[in-house]
Amino acid sequence: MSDVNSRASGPVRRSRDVPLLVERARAGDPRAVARLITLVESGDEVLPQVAAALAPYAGQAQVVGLTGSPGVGKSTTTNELVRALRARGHRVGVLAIDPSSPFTGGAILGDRVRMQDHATDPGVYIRSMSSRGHLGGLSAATPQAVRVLEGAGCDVVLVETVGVGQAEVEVASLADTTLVLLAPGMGDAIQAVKAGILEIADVFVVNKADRDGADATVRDIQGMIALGERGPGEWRPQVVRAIAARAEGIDDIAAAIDKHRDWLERHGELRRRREARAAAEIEAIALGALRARIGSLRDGTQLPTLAAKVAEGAIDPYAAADDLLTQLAT
Ligand SMILES: Nc1nc2c(ncn2[C@@H]2O[C@H](COP(=O)(O)OP(=O)(O)OP(=O)(O)O)[C@@H](O)[C@H]2O)c(=O)[nH]1
Ligand SMILES: [Mg+2]
Repeated sequence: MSDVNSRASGPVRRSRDVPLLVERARAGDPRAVARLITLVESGDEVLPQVAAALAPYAGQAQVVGLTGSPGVGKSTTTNELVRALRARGHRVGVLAIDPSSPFTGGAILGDRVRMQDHATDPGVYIRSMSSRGHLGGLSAATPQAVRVLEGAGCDVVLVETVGVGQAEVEVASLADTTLVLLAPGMGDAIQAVKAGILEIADVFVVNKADRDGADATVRDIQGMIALGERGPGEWRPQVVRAIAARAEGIDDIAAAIDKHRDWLERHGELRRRREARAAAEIEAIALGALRARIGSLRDGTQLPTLAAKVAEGAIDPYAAADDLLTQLAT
């Protein structure tokens, strides 16, 4: 996606002219894409406009989530998957989500280094994002960022999240296909069950298969899959071995993603997942808005007035909360 022309090339970096930014992102201007993601990430007040402008492009990209413990090889695998997808002629977007970092607007150093291979490829957008300050948190920001990449013509969007907590599990579950990476000897298989990751994994990748214990890890995870109850026609998670650092097993991962994609389409599951994703998104946005309004009530006179009444015993706190909710709705 090469630069189109130089119109407003400087101001694009700071622009809040949503129609212009979307037009330029559609034309493949990476600065416009970066700017739109920054607006999304920071929860800018033009965000609803961005969402409205991007709505027509929803659902055009295949979204693949990669999650797993820190250091398991997500970025290395992503880097190799990008290479494989590019070889097929796909345009690829990569979002590396850092749920904790206050860092915004650029690339996490490690990811930048490991995905360096694609830095000059105009068919690849790589972007790290943090969710700090975003009203709806990660679950609201990530789908919007995916939409920016869809709008920019990406056929596939890879979303890397560190799988350590519920928020990351939620984000991973926003993908069409979720890859859970494990490594030998990290007790990962057991951790995966604890973290609820087993339920969200469509494909398990046992990475670092060059290390001792890979066979045991594959066995553990297959054992756990076998224990899971599955109806007829239900997807059975695939287990793939890889040595991402040597680009081994990448074709197998890509094949497993393809297979899952076929299954999704054949069973109407793609639509169901995307509707579930939209529902989560709406909920996150609505809750964020609600929280903001409650915050403004706290700063205004309504909440203090109610609090005074509750404190002096004039009304009970449930009645006061009802009153507050009524005020929120108006
Ligand atoms: N031995 C071995 N090392 C690997 C393999 N894949 C990745 N690594 C190494 O593992 C380290 C971490 O890899 P990353 O790809 O950054 O892992 P990550 O999961 O993205 O890490 P975070 O984003 O920090 O959670 C790097 O030093 C890689 O070179 C592999 O298959 N075998
Ligand atoms: Mg990484």
